Amino acid sequence: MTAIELVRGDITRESVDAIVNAANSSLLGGGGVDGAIHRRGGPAILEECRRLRAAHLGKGLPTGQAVATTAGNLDARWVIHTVGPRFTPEQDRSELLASCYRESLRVADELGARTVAFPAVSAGIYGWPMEDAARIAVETVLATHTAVLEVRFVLFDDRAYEAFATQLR
Ligand code: AR6
Repeated sequence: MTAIELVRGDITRESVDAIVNAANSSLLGGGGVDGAIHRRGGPAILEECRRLRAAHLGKGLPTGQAVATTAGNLDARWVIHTVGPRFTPEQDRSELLASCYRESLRVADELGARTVAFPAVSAGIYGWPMEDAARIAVETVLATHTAVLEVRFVLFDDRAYEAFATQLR
């Protein structure tokens, strides 16, 4: 049974086995939570991302998939990078967002991670409406078979926290 916890705060301050990063396909950094993870985690994360790009991820990490690297100086063993879809009203990309949570948990299982922290993937720069992002995140984690014992959603502000809390009620 996977327990779901909600925390309001900065995901780079969490102590867990794996911290999930809302990355982009390049894996070479960006703003938002991605920028914060690379800043606090230090250069070892980017070095490993560059190695992945030079090896089997030459074209980058496709949307909806996940890959792990070291967590550098973060208080975690791994960072699991996933690429959320950009929100657009013209097309339903919900399945790709659900895939981010499923694939991150699959990678976590491969690693043997028991505690995993997630941000609200796609709900920042990629524009996904927070309430819907929270619904997809919670529903997908609840529906995924995993050996992860604790999924911790780490929400940056009150609005995000409330959106996730509403889904769990
Ligand atoms: N801890 C927890 N949550 C955070 C933190 C933090 N330190 N910083 C931001 N958030 P975003 P996306 C929240 O934009 O929408 C990057 O440039 C933020 O308030 O980080 O998937 C990547 O390289 C929001 O609720 O990710 C991509 O190009 C949530 O995390 C692009 O942004 C996700 O916001 C990905 O956009």
